[in-house]
Amino acid sequence: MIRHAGLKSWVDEVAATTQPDQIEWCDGSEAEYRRLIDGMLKTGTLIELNQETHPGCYLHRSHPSDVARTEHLTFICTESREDAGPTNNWMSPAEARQRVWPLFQGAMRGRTMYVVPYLMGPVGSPMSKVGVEITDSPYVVVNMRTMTRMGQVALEHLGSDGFFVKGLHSIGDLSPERRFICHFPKEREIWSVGSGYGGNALLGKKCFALRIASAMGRDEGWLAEHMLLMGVEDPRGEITYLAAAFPSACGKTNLAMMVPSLQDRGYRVHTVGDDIAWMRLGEDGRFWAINPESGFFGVAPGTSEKTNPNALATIRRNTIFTNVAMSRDRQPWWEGLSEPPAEALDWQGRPWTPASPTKAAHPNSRFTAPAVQCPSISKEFDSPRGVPISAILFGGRRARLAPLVVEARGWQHGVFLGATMASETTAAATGEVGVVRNDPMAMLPFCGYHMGDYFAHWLDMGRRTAPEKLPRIFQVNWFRTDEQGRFLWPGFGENIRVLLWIIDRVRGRGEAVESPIGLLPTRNAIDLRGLDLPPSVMDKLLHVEPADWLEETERQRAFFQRFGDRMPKALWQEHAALRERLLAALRPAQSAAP
Ligand code: GTP
Ligand code: SPV
Ligand code: MN
Repeated sequence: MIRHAGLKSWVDEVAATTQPDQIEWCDGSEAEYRRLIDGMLKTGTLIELNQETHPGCYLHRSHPSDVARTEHLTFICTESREDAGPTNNWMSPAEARQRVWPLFQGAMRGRTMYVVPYLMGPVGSPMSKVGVEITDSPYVVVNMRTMTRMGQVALEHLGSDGFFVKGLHSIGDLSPERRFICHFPKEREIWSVGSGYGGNALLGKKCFALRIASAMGRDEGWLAEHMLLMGVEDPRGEITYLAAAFPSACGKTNLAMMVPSLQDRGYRVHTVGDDIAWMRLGEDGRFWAINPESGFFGVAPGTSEKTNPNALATIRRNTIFTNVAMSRDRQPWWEGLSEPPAEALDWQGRPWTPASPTKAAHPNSRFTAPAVQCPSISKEFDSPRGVPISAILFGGRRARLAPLVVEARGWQHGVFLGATMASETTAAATGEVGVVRNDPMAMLPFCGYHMGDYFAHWLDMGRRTAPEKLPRIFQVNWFRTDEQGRFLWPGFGENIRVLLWIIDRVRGRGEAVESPIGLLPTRNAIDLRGLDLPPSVMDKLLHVEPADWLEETERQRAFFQRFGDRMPKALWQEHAALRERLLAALRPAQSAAP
C-alpha cells in the first residue's frame, strides 16, 4: 500500500506519458532481485558467469555507444543560465520540456515501468535522503538495489508526506542523438533518457547524490562531494578518518580499500565509502561524513590481487560486471587482472586472444558489488552519525608538476588547492583521454550550480567552526612519471606511507618545510623503510619547480576568470600570494645567472 499521495500522483502522471505495459513497485526483496535477474538471463541482458568461481555474478554488455558518462549531454536546468555557471551545460526548464520531455512520450510502450524507492545514507541518519527512480531498465533496478538501500526501507523513511527526489529514467532508443541527462536543482528533479550506463542511469549516484545534493547542501549548509571515506587505524588502535576527492578513475576505490604495505607494523584501513561523501558540521564543531551509497560501482581494469585485493574479495560473489571480457570457462577478465586467458570473448562478445590488437575489457568496464562484502568495510559504515573527518585530500592524475604530497597552510589555502586541481582525463567519461583539464575538487562534472558559488560555500563552511576543528587539507599525486612515462611512485598499498605523514601532521607530529605551493614533508618525514626507492626518485617526487608552477598559475588565472564576479576574492588573493612566493623563489636563481 502506497501511503504517499505525492508519490502516487507522480507515478500516475509519468505512466500516462510513458505508457508502459505494466507498472512494478520495487520492494528491494531478495525474491524480486532473483526474478529480475532470471528475466534478464532469458532476454540476454545478463549473461551467467561461472557460478562455481563467481556465485551470483553476471555479465552485462552495454550498447557500444553507451559505455561511459556523456558530459556534453548532461545539463543543469535553471531559469537563468548564470545559475548553472560556466562549467555546466545549461538548458532552460522550458527548453527541457520542449526538447526532452517528448522523448518520454510513449517511451515505455511494450516495457515494464519500475518504481524504485531508495534511501541515500544509513537507515535512521539525519543526513539520509529519499529518492524515487522510475525506470524501464531492469538492469538499472538490480544495480540500484546494490548501490542504494532500496525498496521498503526507503518507503518507511518517506512516510506519508516526506520529501523525495524525483528521478525519471528511460533507456529510450539508446541513441546518443536522443540522450539527455537533465537536472532541475530547484525542483530537485532528474530526467535521464537514452542511456543505460552507470552515472547516466543509476540516478541515485552522480545525478542525485552529487548534482542535486550539492545544490541542497548549498541551501542547507552542508557539502556533497566526490570523495572516498576511510579510516586508518594505527598500532595503538586509534582510527583517523580521511576524505579524499580524486576525479573519476583516479584512485578513490583503490585508496579506500587499500591493504597497507606496512600492515605488519600494525596499520589497518577501514573502508567507509569509495565515491561520494555527504559532510556536515557536527555539534562538536567537527566535520562528520556519511557515505550515501551502499555498494561500489568500481573500475575493473587495473584491479588485481596485487593492486586491490580487497576489491577482488568483494567482487567474488553477487556482483554485476559491465563490459568486462569473459574467459572460456566463463570467468570475468580485464586488463591487469592476471595473465590473459588464451581465449576469451571481449566486452562486445567477440572472440579475443592475447594477440588481438584491441583490449578485451572496455577501459571503463565496471563492477557493481555490495559494500558489506568488502573485507575492509568499516564498522561505522551503517552509522547514522557518520565519521569525524580529520583530513581532506585533493588529488589528480598529473604526470608532471604536482608533488607526491603537499599540505595547505590553512582552510582558505586548502580551498584554493582544491579549486585549482587539474587532472588528466580518463575513460570514465566519453571524450579524449589524457588531456589535463581543471577539475576543482573533482567536481567539475558533478557540481549542480555555479562553481564560483560552490567555492564560496566551501570558504563559508570553514568559517562556521573553530579553525582547529576543521579538517586539514592536503594535495596528493600518485601519478607523476619519469621521462619514459613510468610511474615514479609505486602507489596502491604503498600510499599508506603518505597517509601516515598526513596523519602525523593532523596529530601535530610530522615534520614539514615551507615551499611556495604549501608545506612539503621533510627529507625523512615519509617512512620509506622496506621500499626500494632511490633517494633521487623521492627527490623528484617532492620536487617543486617554481618556473613550471608560475606557468601553472596562468592556467589557474584563466580558469578563475571564467567565474567573473562570482569568483570569491579570497581565492584571487591566494592566487596572488602564490605568484608572489613563486617569483620570490625564482629571484635568487635569476640574479645568479650570468
Ligand atoms: P571512479 O569510480 O571513476 O570515480 O574512479 P576511482 O577514483 O574510484 O578510481 P579507481 O580507484 O577505480 O582507479 C582507477 C584506475 O587508477 C585503476 O586502473 C587503478 O588501477 C589506477 N590506480 C589507482 N590507484 C593508483 C595508484 O596509487 N597508482 C597508480 N599508478 N595507479 C592507480
Ligand atoms: C565516475 O565516473 O566518477 C564514476 C562512475 O564513479 S559513474 O557512476 O558512471 O559516474
Ligand atoms: Mn566517481
